[in-house]
Formats: sequence, C-alpha cells, structure tokens
Amino acid sequence: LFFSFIGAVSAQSASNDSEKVKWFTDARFGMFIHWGLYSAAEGIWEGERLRNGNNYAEWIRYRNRIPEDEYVKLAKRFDWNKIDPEQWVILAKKAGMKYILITAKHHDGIAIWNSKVSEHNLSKLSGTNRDVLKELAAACKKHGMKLGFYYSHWLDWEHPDGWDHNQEITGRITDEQYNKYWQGKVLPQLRELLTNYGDIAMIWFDMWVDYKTTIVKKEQLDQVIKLIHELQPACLINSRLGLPANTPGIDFETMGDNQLGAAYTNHPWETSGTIANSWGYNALENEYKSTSQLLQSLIGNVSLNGGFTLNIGPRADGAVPYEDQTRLNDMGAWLSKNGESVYGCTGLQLRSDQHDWGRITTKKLDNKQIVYLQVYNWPLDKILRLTGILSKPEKAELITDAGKVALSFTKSGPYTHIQLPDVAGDHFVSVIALQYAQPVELDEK
Ligand code: FUL
Repeated sequence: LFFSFIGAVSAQSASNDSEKVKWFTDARFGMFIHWGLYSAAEGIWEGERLRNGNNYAEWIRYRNRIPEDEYVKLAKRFDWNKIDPEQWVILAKKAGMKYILITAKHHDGIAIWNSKVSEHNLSKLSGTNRDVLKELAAACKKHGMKLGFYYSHWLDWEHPDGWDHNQEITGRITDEQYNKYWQGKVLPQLRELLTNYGDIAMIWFDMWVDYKTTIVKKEQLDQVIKLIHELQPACLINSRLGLPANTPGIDFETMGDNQLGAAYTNHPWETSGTIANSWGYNALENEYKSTSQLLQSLIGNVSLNGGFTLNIGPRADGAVPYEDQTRLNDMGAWLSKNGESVYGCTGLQLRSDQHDWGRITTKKLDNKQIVYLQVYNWPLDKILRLTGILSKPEKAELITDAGKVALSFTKSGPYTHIQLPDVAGDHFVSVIALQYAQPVELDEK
C-alpha cells in the first residue's frame, strides 16, 4: 500500500508539472525587456564607455564604479510623459511573441516598480506616482499577453548586505548579513510582485552559477520556491535560480546568454538572446544581428525542443530602438505566415542533423504528424534532399505569401526528394510542410 501510494503521488505530480509548463513549451517565442535606471546611462558614464568586460550596459554601475548618490540621479532622466508600456506589448504582439519578461529588479538593486519594501525604486527616485509594472500588467491583460518578471536575487549592488561576485561594492559580508538581505528584500519583494500584478506567468531568476559555489544557501532557494508556490502555483521558475533543471520546483532551464541549443533536450528550456551585444540600452551599440540570424536562432532552438526569448532595450523614455523594431516586425510578419511551424512544435530526434539546407520542426495534429522543413538555403539544383524519415508523406506543400503550393516528391528508403520551384517561399526562411498519415518512422540505422 505504501509503495503504490508513493507511485500514485509522483505520477500525479509529474503530469501536473507538464500541464503547468505546456503553455510555455507551446509558446516558443517571448520578449525580454531590460529597462531600469541603467537605461538612462545608455552605456556611457562621464564620457567614458563601459569599462572592461562585456558590453552589457545594464552593468554600468558596477563596471564604471558609479557611486550610489550619482547613480540614483539617473532617475531624473526618465520622461514619464513619454513612457508607455502598452507600446511594448503591442510590439511583442506584432512580433508574434507569446509572453513578456521584464527586469523588475536587475543587479543594480533598483526595483522598477513602486516597491514598499525599498526606497531604491524607480517610481520613488524619479518622483512619480506611476508604477510601470502596474501599467504593463494592465496592458498585457488587455492584449492577452503573458507577463513574467526577471528578478536578480543573487546579486544586489544597492543593498548593504547584498552580494557582488567580486565583493568590490558591497564588501565582505557574512552569511548572517546576506540572510538579512534575503529575508528583508528578496522574499518581501517577490511577495509584492506576486500579489499586486495579477497572474504572473514566470519569475526568471538570474544567477549563472550553482548555489553551492556562492553565498546563497539551498534553504534560501527553497524559501523562494515555497513562497512562489504558495502565492501563485501556476507561476514558472527557471533554472538560474541556482538549481539544475531537473530539481523539483524548477520548471525550465535557461541556457547561457545567447547560447543556442546544441542537442535535443527533453526537459523544457529556452535561450535568452540579444539583438546586438547589450541587454540594456547602449547608445554605442553597432553590431546588430540580422532578421535571418534571429529567426534561425528561434527555429534552431525549436528544432531541439527549446524556446527563444528575444530582448529589447528601450531607452529611459520607453522608446524602442529602431533596429530592434525592424527585426521584431520582420519576425512577426514571418511568423504570421509560417507560425504553424513554430508554435506548439518540437524537433525530430534524427540520428544526426545531416541537412545542409536548414532545420526540421514538427508537431502532431490529431493522428497525423506534420514535419516542417525550415529551408535556410534554397538548393541551386531545386531538389531538397531529406534524409532519415522512412515514412512516406501524404503530401508536401510550400508555404508562400499566396498560400500553400503543392510540391511533387519521390520516396526511396530513408530519402525523400522534393522538387522545388525556382522561387523560394520566403526571403528569410522558406517552410515546406510534409503531412504524414501517422507518426513518422525514423531511420534508426
Ligand atoms: C545575465 C545578466 O548578468 C545580464 O545583465 C542579463 O540580464 C542577462 C539576461 O543575464 O546573467
């Protein structure tokens, strides 16, 4: 009796867990927003660009050793007449994104909402009654967009008992001091975030390291998980809390910054990526990824069972850089045409990814299976060679601006050869949908 009871409980919770995360694994594409006090510095401090290291403009306080009293003055540069969070939501929607994730508190320690827990918040510092998260939550609700919060739990360069990995700003602190920060800021701020803004889809914590190698204690992480489960049981938690993806309480894995998937992974995961180098607005940015590159990051991850959270770094007045907007609009146009090959899709676990023309995504539809060939390179000889699927498709169709166009194909053993028209289906990535009567049989040899 005892054992069967245990079995029943764990089977139950496993299925609940996959139910809980299903919207996320179906969504595949979301918007990250890095916006905080640092946005007003724009990556430059007193005529000097970011000192050493990467180009992360949201790190300027740390990198350029900006004293607290100077840093908080940046709040005066926020133009509340212009700031309009609904514009971010409209842009995300147009881009085909299914959720928004915003930096509620980044490493600088400054909450961007009207936090009662700490005076170090943007509303207070910039002298407004407005609460950007209230407005963003209302706009998300209005437009049917899921909302999640980034929260820097590990690093906090404002709090006297907070942590900085090199111990240069907050100094050497003891476990007891750190626990004061945890109990006095982290937990109460999370409580605010999960109480005052309606349904929160996820809290995205940020720590690249395992808790074992730093000051955070497992017990403290457990307190966080417990609090979230108590306040909003449906809210997802990412692995950067400091625990591996398969730990109970961790709903999905977050890869390294801009680190795309390398192999098919069964548990839910995502990569967060930038359009240029920085996450926060950087006026000196000059290396932008192309729309094709960003689409390939999204598709490549989906083909390995992952998702993609693409960042924008608005300025202090809320404006989204033109380069970000154009890419998002182009991705949205592509998704409105080819979205069926991304949303709700995963990849095929072929023996090896032998295809030089692109990637494969797939989904089950009733009893059928659709396999999407994501063609990055349109073959010059107009024959697309697919290897590794033994089943014969019922039909092959190219998705074009004018709708789906039937293609002829030949089948022999593990090879499916598809005859292509002269003109590609899309100038970024062309999608060919192969429909199979049953789940496909793969070539295991
Ligand atoms: C990193 C942070 O240090 C960066 O500033 C940025 O927020 C990125 C998404 O995660 O770990």
